[in-house]
Amino acid sequence: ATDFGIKEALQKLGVSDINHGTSTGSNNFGNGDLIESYSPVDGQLIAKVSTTTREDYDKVMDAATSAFKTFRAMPAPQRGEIVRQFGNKLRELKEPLGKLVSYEMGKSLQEGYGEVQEMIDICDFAVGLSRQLNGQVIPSERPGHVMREQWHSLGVVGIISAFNFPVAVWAWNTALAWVCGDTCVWKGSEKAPVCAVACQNIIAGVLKENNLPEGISCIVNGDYKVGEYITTDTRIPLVSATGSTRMGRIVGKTVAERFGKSLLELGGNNAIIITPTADLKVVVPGAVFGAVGTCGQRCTSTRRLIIHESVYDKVRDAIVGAYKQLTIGNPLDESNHIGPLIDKDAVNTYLAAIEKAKAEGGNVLVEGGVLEGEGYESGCYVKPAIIEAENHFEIVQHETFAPILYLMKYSGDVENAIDMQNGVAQGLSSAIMTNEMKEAEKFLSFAGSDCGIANVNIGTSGAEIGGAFGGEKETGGGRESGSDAWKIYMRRQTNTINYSDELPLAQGIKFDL
Ligand code: UN1
Repeated sequence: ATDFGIKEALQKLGVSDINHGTSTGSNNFGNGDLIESYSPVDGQLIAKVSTTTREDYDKVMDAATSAFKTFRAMPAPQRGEIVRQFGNKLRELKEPLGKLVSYEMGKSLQEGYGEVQEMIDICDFAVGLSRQLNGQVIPSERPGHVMREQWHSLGVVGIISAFNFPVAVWAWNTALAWVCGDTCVWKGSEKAPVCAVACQNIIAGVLKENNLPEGISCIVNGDYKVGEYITTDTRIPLVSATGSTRMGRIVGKTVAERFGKSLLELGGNNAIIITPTADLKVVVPGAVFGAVGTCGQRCTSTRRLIIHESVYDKVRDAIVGAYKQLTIGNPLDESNHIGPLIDKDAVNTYLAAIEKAKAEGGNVLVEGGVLEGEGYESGCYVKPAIIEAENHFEIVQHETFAPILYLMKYSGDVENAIDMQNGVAQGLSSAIMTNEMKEAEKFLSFAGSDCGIANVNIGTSGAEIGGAFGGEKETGGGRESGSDAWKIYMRRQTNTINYSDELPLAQGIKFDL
């Protein structure tokens, strides 16, 4: 098979055959079993990464805790300078890192580069933010008094991320956490451990060049048990977790039990409403990229199209037509639109979902199935499917991390479509395609979409980093990335200062001695 420059990419990223999946200070190690990472692209072994034992973990926490003391004392703009340097390293290494993401996770090379671009963008955002961690000055009701609000560094932030964005989600969290003065312990996905090693190598280099402790950025590696070390650890005031609703329910509960904060980024069940005035030139690429991009493994992937009955046939035919042009194959080959699913378990889940949809009465418009033969040896390549379904089907109510798109009809007003769009347990991303101003504004109003993300005339996936990213209901309620999402990485302190010679009490209370 053609190498597509993978060996060279791994070399540039400092990845060897066997890698340390644990980091502390200047000393990287990991005494647990080795995880072998196989590429879903060609089934080949990429590298081995050691897992983190409990003893390893405690050493990491010592390093992260002591680094916090140094880091929080550094002026925020100087911390921003570290993030600026990290962003520049990412610019230099965009090609090899993007390739590794594509090879280990299976997303198209374009999307692999896009993911690294998101990292660069959030670094730029964080650098600016490092001079804007502003509190407020609040008028006091008492003479000779002033009130102030300050934002202080929080501590060690635990980050648990998923396989589908194996590098960007970490960066959304760390870039902000670092300018806020926090140190980070990251458990990446055990399905993409090499990506985490590559990221750690990059930041470790930057920290070393600046004579800063590596404890500012730590990785740990392993399954849910290593995640449990983080969620139960009272030394970690904030846990940011991205993944399934099932995982988030456990993480949220465990962290809340010890009064920690959690930032949860969980499942989506994202829909596009297609109204009678929708422009097909926008609808078709928006819906198709949303449904099949990253092989349907984004939390923002389009799962449902809610189409007005008057344009249903036209839209259905256009989408089905577009699916005929999709090419499935090695994602490093830029002529392919779609790469593989992450692993064979994902393939089985995909197949089971199609069967379930059929059993519930779904009508298959574009057949799914697993691809076989040359180029598909890994067994992870599947055909994107389209199924006409009803919103109440059990399978439609669930998020299946695969390229399965459900089509459904609405009649009458846009309110009916909004009811269907909101009629699921998840609340991440949503979109409406319309040229009617009133419909668009209704969709964006309090009575419209109940999701954290609501778009007009673009699809559900591919959010920019400048906005706060996250969703409601079973999506977990967290917001990360842009806007004022940084505030969760800091602790707020309210100060009242008396510069008078008297001590008047608030609320006019008299207390004469
Ligand atoms: C995810 O799938 O976990 O909006 C994140 C998007 C990307 C991020 C997705 N910027 O699709």
